[in-house]
Amino acid sequence: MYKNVLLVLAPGLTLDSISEYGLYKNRKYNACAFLTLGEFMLLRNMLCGGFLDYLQDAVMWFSSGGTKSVLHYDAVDNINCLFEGSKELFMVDKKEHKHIDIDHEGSFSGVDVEKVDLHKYPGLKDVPWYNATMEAGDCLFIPYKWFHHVRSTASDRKRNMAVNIWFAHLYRFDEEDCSRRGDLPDFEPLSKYEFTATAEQIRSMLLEAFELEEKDSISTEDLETLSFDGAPFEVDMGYKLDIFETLDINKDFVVTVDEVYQVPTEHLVELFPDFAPDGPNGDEEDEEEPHGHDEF
Ligand SMILES: [Ca+2]
Repeated sequence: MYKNVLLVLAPGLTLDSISEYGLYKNRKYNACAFLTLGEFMLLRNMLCGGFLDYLQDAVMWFSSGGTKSVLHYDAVDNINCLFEGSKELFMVDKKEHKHIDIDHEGSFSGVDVEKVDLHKYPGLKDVPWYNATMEAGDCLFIPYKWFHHVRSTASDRKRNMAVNIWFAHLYRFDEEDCSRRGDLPDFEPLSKYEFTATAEQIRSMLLEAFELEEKDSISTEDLETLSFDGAPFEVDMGYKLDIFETLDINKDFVVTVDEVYQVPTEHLVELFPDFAPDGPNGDEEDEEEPHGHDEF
């Protein structure tokens, strides 16, 4: 067993980041991921309400323990299920963002999580935080944009293994979808579903940019101050107007939450053709610090 090596299995990724350990060389491992998806289950709470259209990625994390992540957030919701070993999480509500200095690209903080420099990161002194300890058999929901840092410990069998699912943030739970589907099984294999949430993540970004969580509609006057965090390019005023026009389906110069939901996914992708799904931010290993941030 390799000490403290984290093996990450996910559809479409390569193993470049751990090739230095001599485990694999630039190998794609889709076949392995397909096996994985057939063997792992989507829990009942995700089987209706809209989540099935929002699935973005499923990842298996496998190590011999002793791994830790940086303090970071993901722009997607996350359910992590632990099969072996234990995990300890430090989590901070997204509304406390003023306390957390995200000073690295990829939504993570450069703070040394084991030796916190309170001169450099003074906000961490006062930030309210939650602690969660996961044991094998536990699943934990990590809300999108919540800051978190994870450390993993091996079981007696010297293993730590977890699978997580990222899905775009669902602003509205579709109760009718649940009524339509009727009785649901306790779980379904992940291989049954497609991970195609890119367009839904664009929708999620737009809802957030328009602050439609707090209000029902926006007008063109509101556009000036909006910023599009997560957009693959700088969104200038001209492009904001283009976006507005696409979303204003009934052309009454107001964009409502309903309209953002009605816009077909292909139009969303046309607006942001280079939009890359927000994956394991701060989770991939960094060459400078190979054991630094290697978890979700
Ligand atoms: Ca409208």
